[in-house]
Amino acid sequence: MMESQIIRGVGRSADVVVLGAGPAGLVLGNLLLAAGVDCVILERATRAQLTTRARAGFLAANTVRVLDRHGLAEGLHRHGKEHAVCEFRTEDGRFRLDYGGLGLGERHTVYPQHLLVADLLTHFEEAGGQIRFGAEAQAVLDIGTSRPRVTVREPDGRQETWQARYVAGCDGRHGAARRSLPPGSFRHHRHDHGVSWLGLLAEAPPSLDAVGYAVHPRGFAGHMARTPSVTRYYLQTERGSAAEAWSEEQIWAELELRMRTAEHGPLHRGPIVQRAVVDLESDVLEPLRHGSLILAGDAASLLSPSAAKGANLAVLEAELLAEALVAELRHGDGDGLATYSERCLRYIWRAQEFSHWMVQLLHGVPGQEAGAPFQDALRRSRLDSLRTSRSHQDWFAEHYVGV
Ligand code: RFL
Repeated sequence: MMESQIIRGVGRSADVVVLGAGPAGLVLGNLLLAAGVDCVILERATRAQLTTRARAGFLAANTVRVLDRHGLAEGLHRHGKEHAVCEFRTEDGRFRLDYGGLGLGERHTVYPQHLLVADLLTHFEEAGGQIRFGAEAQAVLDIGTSRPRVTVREPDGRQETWQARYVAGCDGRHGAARRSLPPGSFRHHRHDHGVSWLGLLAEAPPSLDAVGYAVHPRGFAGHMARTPSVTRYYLQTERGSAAEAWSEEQIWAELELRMRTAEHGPLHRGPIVQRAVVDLESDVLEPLRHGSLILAGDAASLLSPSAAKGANLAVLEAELLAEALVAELRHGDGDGLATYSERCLRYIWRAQEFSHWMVQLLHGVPGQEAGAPFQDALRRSRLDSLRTSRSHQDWFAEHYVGV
């Protein structure tokens, strides 16, 4: 405690400097604050950008349990919707899995990520938490010591330095935490799935009461409810193609074709209010702790959006990291920090494995590539097994909802 009091005296300092106010940084910040740990969150974006950035929507049962445990789930219980059915549409017909009645019997809660982020931010600020918007971390220095520093560009362009005892790198894949790791001190496992999706947000009610996965010779199409008036769609697209290459009419026509609406019923059309091309890539940085700099969320591991795991892992890791930091800073018990990386990596690799399996389940391989017919036959067989085998369905349900 002596040390932290000394640091507190020098102005720009906190026991824990958290980089990034996404789900990882905000859950961590809330839990540290509740435990009486001195912390600050530095966030590059403005408040408005942060609370309107539409991304994830499917929260795992474990994520809800974590948020419940810490009194952070009021908004999602009030406005979120439970979800437990997915539907596959393929060249061999259509089938539905009521995954809420399979596996461990768990369900998703559909609650848009930006609303969750807004709730977490409100909670943090109302509890007296300190957050600085428009503050972009440039580098984390001295991570091999107990006095790491973060250089920051403030909204007015000034350079500022924050001193800490620990820095939590929750600033995503392109943040300063990753850039600050000494070369050679970590393994960077990377995988490019070779597939790209055009991610779309439509101001239109959901068209199905299920998550829709359509596998079509022209490519994958996906349907995911967000709110009663907003739906996310995905269209597999050529690598390198621009999001603007498609007109709205082309988008709806392609979605209807791939989702086989002539057989299975129409889609509710509406204006496309957001679009972005996402290359399906995955990576893991190992280990997650480097002295006094510790990674969580997308900064630690990027997951392809095929199985909607990223935000859920971010929340899980944030809780583990908060417990470890509280034990160390309040009680001098460093065991949690010592094992943090190893414990997280077990969850990360399981999520990576399932996300990778989903990519293979949902994408045909272009016919002209060598070996493609073989791969395509495997994909059809995988879907057939999922349609007919109860034990395969139980396995799917457990991993689909779980983290
Ligand atoms: P975030 O949410 O990216 O937050 C990082 C924050 O750090 C800030 N930042 C910096 N701040 C200060 N200094 C710097 N140098 C900084 N650099 C960056 C950023 O402004 C930002 O606010 O990371 P976090 O907290 O680790 O959370 C990860 C999740 O956001 C991510 O994994 C999910 O959105 C992934 N994902 C999904 N996950 C799910 O669990 N379920 C889903 O249904 C789901 N759907 C999706 C998704 C991701 C998508 N995209 C973006 C590819 C759908 C899509 C389209």
